[in-house]
Amino acid sequence: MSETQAIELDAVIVGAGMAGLYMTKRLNDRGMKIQTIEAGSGVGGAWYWNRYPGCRADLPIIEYSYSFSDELQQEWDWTEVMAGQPEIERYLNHTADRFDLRKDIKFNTKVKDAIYDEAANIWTVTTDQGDVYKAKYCIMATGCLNEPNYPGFKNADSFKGDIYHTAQWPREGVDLTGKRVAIIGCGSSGVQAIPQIAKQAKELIAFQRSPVYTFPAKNAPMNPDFLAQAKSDYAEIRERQRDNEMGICNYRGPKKAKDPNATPTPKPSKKIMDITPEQRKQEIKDFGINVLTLYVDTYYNAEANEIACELYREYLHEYLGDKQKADALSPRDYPMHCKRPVIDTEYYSAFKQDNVSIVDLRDNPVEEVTTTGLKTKNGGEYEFDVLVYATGFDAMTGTIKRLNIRGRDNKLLADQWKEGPRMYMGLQSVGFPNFFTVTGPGSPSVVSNVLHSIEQHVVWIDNCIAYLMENDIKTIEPELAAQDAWVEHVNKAAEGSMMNAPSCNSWYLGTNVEGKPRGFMPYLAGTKTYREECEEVVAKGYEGFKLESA
Ligand code: N01
Repeated sequence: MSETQAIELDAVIVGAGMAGLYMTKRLNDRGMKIQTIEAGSGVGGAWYWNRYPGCRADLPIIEYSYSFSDELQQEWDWTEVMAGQPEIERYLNHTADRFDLRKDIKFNTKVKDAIYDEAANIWTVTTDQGDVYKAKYCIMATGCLNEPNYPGFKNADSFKGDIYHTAQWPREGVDLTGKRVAIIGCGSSGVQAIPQIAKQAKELIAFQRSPVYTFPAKNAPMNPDFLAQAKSDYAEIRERQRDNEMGICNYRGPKKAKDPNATPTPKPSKKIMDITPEQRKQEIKDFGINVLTLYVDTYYNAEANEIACELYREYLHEYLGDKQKADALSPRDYPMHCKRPVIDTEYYSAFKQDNVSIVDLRDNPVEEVTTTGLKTKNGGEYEFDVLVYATGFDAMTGTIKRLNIRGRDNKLLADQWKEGPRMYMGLQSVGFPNFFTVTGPGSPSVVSNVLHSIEQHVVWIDNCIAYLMENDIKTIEPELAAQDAWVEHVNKAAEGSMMNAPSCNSWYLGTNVEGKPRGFMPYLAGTKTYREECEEVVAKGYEGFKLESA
């Protein structure tokens, strides 16, 4: 394609998921000439690609929804407390239509390169469809969980049956009725998919390397009175979310006036170490197994954490009443709260079904894939018709590192991030002027209500671009010292957390992908703290950023 065919724009946005849609709206409202590029055939990002059976939100949807438009909040009627993927996808389609965003989105198109021309101060973005866009700003709204992770099993391609990945589930769905299905992986995706697949499949074998600590989701049909109340309380709900370090306020409906004669409702203890073994068991009985997530000391005290782990394993053995399955499903050798919390619906009850079995891969990994199934190291041979990878993502950096993104001096971003991502405030990297990432590594992103974090970042980036335009500023990029200090600050914030414990492995740390350097990628100080830090940076004239006047 010749240079003359390039389309000149103010900004290119990559991705039309939750972040890309809102970014598109903000820049559109500013009257900027933009193009949003989306690989899928529809909007939704993670909620477009992850359509495996059972996929749903793990937060109450009242809080995991856009806050930027009260009209949108008022007109959308959620049908479940924790909405499922089809409903969230419908909501995001409605959002795209309501704000007329589709006209700016090019679907079925993948970005290949984003290359900065220093002399012209222009990003040239090219796609697999042959498009060439030239824009002053380039914004990655590619999400944190986008690049599927496939384990590199020996002879992986030899399997003659059907192969699926939960993160690339076919749009038309998959009929697993009467099939022998194998699923590998039991993170959030596997845990949600297993009970649903178990209902259809003739036989389901779950191959698990790291069983998870999972807690029952409190999903239910949405009560219309509760929804009506939430709609009238939205201003307060959003305010309380902003005031919380996770971007979550645990809205429970109207606060009841206190009845002085009412018997006080019992509350679980704050610390597991403060109560006796008998009291711990009693609290599990009274409040359910989820109570283990409420003891604050289990998040930073290894001894407290191990007590909780042991209680969890006991509970699981008691619930399943099947030692082989309970042993295989019991997490051990790593602390509770190390991985992203997993929330389930009927996960363990699925293993009570006769058609569901479990293979513990911890001491017995997959040896190779065969034409009809797979073999494990100890000589186990399994045959099935369908193989489902629920093996997660090359999270947070995978998509960005795969692209040919070149900044000053033609430097490749992937090279700069070889030893781990380096960003200032999770927004920008040194040497990549006017190039922004929504919820990039080094921001709270995935350790918060991610939509809350997305909105905060989109507003920050939009305001920043407005500031640059109003003040005739040519470029913004971080100073190296500020970026180094921020990376250090992010590392410090993760110190002492169970998520960063030496025995912990997770996609937060990058250890789920072979060869990826270990390092805690999100910023753990919390969304409120982070937002205040972002505001302070702006108040101090974009402290830590280099601004170059035109
Ligand atoms: O991915 P994961 P996920 N051999 O990385 C296993 C979000 N999400 O797609 O732990 C055998 O958590 C791996 O084992 P191990 C949410 O943020 C949200 O499930 O590496 N097994 C693990 O069991 C979540 O945290 C929802 O030892 C292998 C599994 O595959 C994030 O997405 C729903 C293996 C991967 O688990 C990722 O979840 C779904 C190998 N070689 C997802 N390689 C909601 O509820 C990997 N595994 C909103």
